[in-house]
Amino acid sequence: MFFHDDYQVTRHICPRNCYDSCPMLAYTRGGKIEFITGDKKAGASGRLCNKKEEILGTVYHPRRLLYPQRQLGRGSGHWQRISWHEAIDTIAHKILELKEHYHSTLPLCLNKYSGNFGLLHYAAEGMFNSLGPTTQTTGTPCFSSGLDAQRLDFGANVAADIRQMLEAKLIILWGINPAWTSVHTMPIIYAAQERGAKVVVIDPVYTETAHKADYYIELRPGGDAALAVLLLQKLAQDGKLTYNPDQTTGAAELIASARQMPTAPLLKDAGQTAETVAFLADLLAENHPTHIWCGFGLQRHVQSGLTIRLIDALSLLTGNVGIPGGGVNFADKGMDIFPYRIMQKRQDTRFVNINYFARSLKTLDDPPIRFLWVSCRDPLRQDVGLMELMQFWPQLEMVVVADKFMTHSAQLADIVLPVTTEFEELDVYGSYFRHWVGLNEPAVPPQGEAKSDLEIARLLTRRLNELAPGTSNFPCHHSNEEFLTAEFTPEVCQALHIEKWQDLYQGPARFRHHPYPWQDGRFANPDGKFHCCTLPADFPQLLPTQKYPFHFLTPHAQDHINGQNYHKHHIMPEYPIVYIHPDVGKKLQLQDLHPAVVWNEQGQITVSVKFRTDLAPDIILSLQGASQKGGLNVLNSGLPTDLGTLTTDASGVAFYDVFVNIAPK
Ligand SMILES: Nc1nc2c(c(=O)[nH]1)N[C@H]1C(S)=C(S)[C@@H](COP(=O)(O)OP(=O)(O)OC[C@H]3O[C@@H](n4cnc5c(=O)[nH]c(N)nc54)[C@H](O)[C@@H]3O)O[C@H]1N2
Ligand SMILES: Nc1nc2c(c(=O)[nH]1)N[C@H]1C(S)=C(S)[C@@H](COP(=O)(O)OP(=O)(O)OC[C@H]3O[C@@H](n4cnc5c(=O)[nH]c(N)nc54)[C@H](O)[C@@H]3O)O[C@H]1N2
Ligand SMILES: [Mo]
Repeated sequence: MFFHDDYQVTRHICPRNCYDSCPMLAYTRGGKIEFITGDKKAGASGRLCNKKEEILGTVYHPRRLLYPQRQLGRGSGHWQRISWHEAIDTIAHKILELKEHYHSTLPLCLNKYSGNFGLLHYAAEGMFNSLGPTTQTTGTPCFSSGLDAQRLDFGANVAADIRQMLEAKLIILWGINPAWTSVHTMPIIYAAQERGAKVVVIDPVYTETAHKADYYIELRPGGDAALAVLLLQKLAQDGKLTYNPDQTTGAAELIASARQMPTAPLLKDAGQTAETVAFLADLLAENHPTHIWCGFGLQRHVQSGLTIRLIDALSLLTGNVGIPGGGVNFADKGMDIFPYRIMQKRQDTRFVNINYFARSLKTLDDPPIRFLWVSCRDPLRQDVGLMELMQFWPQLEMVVVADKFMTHSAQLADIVLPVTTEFEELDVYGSYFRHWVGLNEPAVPPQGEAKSDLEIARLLTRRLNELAPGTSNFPCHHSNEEFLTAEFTPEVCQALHIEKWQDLYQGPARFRHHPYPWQDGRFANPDGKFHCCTLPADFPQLLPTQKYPFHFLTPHAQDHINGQNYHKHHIMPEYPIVYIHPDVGKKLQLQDLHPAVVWNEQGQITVSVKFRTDLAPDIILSLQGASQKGGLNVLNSGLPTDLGTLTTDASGVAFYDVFVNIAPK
């Protein structure tokens, strides 16, 4: 904290599960935060994105949850304000009752994910683990198969500093829309363009990022593996692939099997002409270094692990790995340096894949799940298998949701608990893409009766132990500062080049100190080599059918993060907007801005149609989390991705391998 004029200025990191994880400064006067700005530390631009208003707006939002409530009749909408004591006491009694009835703590289930990844927020897991073996979610909807792909190839998940793009001659943005989802990377991309770099966007949708690029490759959804093989074929034919056998395994075999694949079906799968492939291959061959950024959108398809492995190989075989400005950026697991002691991890937790939550709840019966605690998450809006989840819901004897707003899941909870924002609590945040770790210090006291997830864990622990001594061993007597001290082991401090976590009061610290990985040609695999993938004879590309002729893509929206958008509800359409090409729409008698029904074998949803001339005829596009009612995932059966279990213990989910039909309502 420091002072500027008559403002108290505090440091924060935006905790919204965004690539950028921006450092922020909050300016407080007279006990109220008046404005926030970006902080120029941590290589950031000093600006914030267009979500800035709602980031601060959350704190003082009229619809923010400010005290615990109980719902009289689940889904009745009849909420009653209760005290924290009553809320925690009711929850504690239920936990003890279930424990006694089932002689087990496994019926207690925690579902936590994207709302806040702060270190101290893992207190929710810590509190659950302190009770005994419980059921918890594992895996991630964001990036599992890509993580596995890079782990298998390079041996670890390390991203280059984004400023490395300034050194690149060619930048390929492959299945990523940073103009929306990583806004603060765009100025670096523009600066690279000014220095002469060419930018290529590969995406089935003509995105805002594509609009800023030099070349746009309109790809068939899921056609990326085919495109990567086509590029390998062409570059091999032209004699443009090289590798060092001392640093690589499987390269000769991969090149040989790529060359053997028949070209025509690959072109069809990728939706490309031979000319486009040749053009892109020439760009790759002629421009060193080439920087490829693979987005998470690219790996929301069934064969996405293979796809990213092929792209990794393409980068290596064109000599772009381990050089300034080159390589394939995807994600960085640098935050794994922390021990996460606060979680009190145990061996006997019953984990269920977060992507198959509904399905798992249904199948677990020994003992069944009867109590659900939802934190940093809105499964009834964001999950696949929504219908299955709704069907299972009545079997839950108690649902507790800790959130800032009355989310879809909260509306069907028994008790909601109000949580603090990043301006009201102490915590430490890192990034899954950038190299920085920073501090959130409280700027103002908690609004209303809101409490942090850690404070809630403390309250519940105390009450449980009052009612039944020894129920929980969560160290609730530790202060927030003591919990942080336990995370910053000597190894962590050394990695961050700091002495103690309190040094972060001066600004964020880096967990990587070299701007790009693999510069010495040694990889993190046990044999020190890069591992090229094996190419299967065929890959299972999923295509629209006569019955469901549209690929349903539901990527991330510009002006909010996932379901963290309740501040926007008043200006959001009631039903999801689906974009479709006007020629196709008119053929189906759809009208612009009119209601329609979208359906497949999973279910159906009401939508509002919007014509968009730049869309492929077989794509329907809708942005996730961009309507009040939501429900996009009603249509999603949740096909698993090919990889994910190695790094995240659970496969990813093919959010974008969904096929639908549409008709006027
Ligand atoms: N503004 C904003 N920023 C966000 C988020 C948000 O909701 N809003 N969410 C955050 C989170 S949780 C995440 S996981 C990230 C996700 O951010 P991104 O990595 O950008 O991922 P997506 O938005 O899922 O998809 C990116 C692009 O992939 C394209 N795509 C879809 N299928 C394919 C395909 O088969 N091949 C190719 N080449 N492209 C394809 C989509 O059309 C889309 O333009 O963003 C984070 N940042
Ligand atoms: N169709 C479709 N569905 C998708 C995706 C897609 O691309 N298409 N993307 C998927 C992806 S990548 C993701 S990450 C998920 C995201 O979906 P979820 O995991 O549900 O996460 P969010 O919507 O980011 O945030 C959930 C809630 O956390 C709350 N929250 C914020 N801070 C805190 C806090 O400190 N404590 C507590 N207790 N709560 C807090 C927010 O208010 C919000 O309501 O959605 C997935 N669903
Ligand atoms: Mo995500």
